[in-house]
Amino acid sequence: MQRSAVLVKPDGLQRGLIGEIINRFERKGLKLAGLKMTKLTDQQLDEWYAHHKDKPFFPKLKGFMMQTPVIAMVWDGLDAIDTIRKLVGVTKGREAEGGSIRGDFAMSVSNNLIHASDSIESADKEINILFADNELFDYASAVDLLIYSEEERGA
Ligand code: IDP
Ligand code: MG
Repeated sequence: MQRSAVLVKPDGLQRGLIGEIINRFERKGLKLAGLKMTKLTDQQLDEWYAHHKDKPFFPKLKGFMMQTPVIAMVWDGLDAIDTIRKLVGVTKGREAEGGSIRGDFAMSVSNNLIHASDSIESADKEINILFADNELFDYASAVDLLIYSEEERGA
């Protein structure tokens, strides 16, 4: 099983899409391991988006991400990182495939509603930035018996 960090960004919160986004993850069969509302700090965003720090859009991106609190989540599942990236869609909303979150609800390359980890390394980093160990939960899910095969449950 893998863990992925997900944020509902300020535009998702303002547009009332928190429930819609969580609903898609739940329906898919992903398991919620942690959830909080938090206001990202300048320092957290420098770390979170370190690989974008030289991009021209970096200062605006930080400002956008600090406009309101965000909803931070950790979701568990088999190959959760790639699976969630597919549910989210490509960065530019107007190019994202219909059926994906950005494809269904976003038009912008910057105001694209949601963040999702893109690798195991970034998931580890992002989870550490936002969650303490005692804020993450590992619990038996009754529906995992239906969602995965026996072999997959052992993976
Ligand atoms: P991702 O969120 O799909 O992984 P990244 O390329 O990692 O996309 O970029 C991080 C975030 O920075 C994007 O989600 C978006 O909010 C913003 N961003 C990316 N590219 C641009 C751009 O060309 N102009 C403005 N903002 C951008
Ligand atoms: Mg990214």
